[in-house]
Amino acid sequence: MDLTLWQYQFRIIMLGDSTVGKSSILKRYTEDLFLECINQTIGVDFYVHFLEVEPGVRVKLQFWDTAGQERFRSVTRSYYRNSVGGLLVFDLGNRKSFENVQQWHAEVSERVQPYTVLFVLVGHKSDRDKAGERAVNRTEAEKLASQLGAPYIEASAKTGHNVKEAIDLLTRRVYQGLKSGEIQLREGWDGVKSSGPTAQMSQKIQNNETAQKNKSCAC
Ligand SMILES: Nc1nc2c(ncn2[C@@H]2O[C@H](COP(=O)(O)OP(=O)(O)OP(=O)(O)O)[C@@H](O)[C@H]2O)c(=O)[nH]1
Ligand SMILES: [Mg+2]
Repeated sequence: MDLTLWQYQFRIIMLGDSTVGKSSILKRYTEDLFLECINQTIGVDFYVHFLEVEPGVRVKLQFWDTAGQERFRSVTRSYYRNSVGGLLVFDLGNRKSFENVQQWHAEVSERVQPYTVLFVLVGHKSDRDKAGERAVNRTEAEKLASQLGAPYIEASAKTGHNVKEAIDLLTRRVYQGLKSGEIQLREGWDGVKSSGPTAQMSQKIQNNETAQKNKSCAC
């Protein structure tokens, strides 16, 4: 099988303060690497990964890894509009980065109108918990996530803990949104692209759903 073939392309944007570990998450996810000394992002970087969301449905994930530093904000803002998924990242050992999550969320949600971005909130650097460096507890992070209508997960690019799970969660959330109609393919919007005619792909999703239902049917 040609591994570059895909049925859908999702554009995912990485959001959060500088040094929370956005680039490290993507490095771990795409190359299974962790660097103690990693260059801070200048403007926006670009990563690609393929994921099978269900048998026969391959998604090309296109990641926009934005710089958290304020001085790049005018560049990074221009990427919000064509995103369908957002990984909102804060550092579990850095309270300020948690307090700023709401601002990141509001800024993106406002700019993406009339389209929709679905989010996952990531409490990152969970390895710091062991070192007694936790500054945000799970209950308050879950509360914020529920206010934002997003699932919450704790992860570490350093150990690899939950990195794949966080991105899988976001991808599946977008895919479910596409199935339910919450997300729609639109002319002139690059958040989601389909490699085939829209109607044909919708049919494929429906066929897959029917096949799955039939599989789980007890009768
Ligand atoms: N302990 C720990 N350190 C991490 C983890 N992930 C990243 N780091 C460190 O955090 C620092 C910043 O990581 P980056 O990935 O560059 O952060 P960023 O969010 O991309 O920062 P900007 O590009 O400036 O927005 C680096 O020194 C990383 O080694 C982690 O899971 N645990
Ligand atoms: Mg970075």
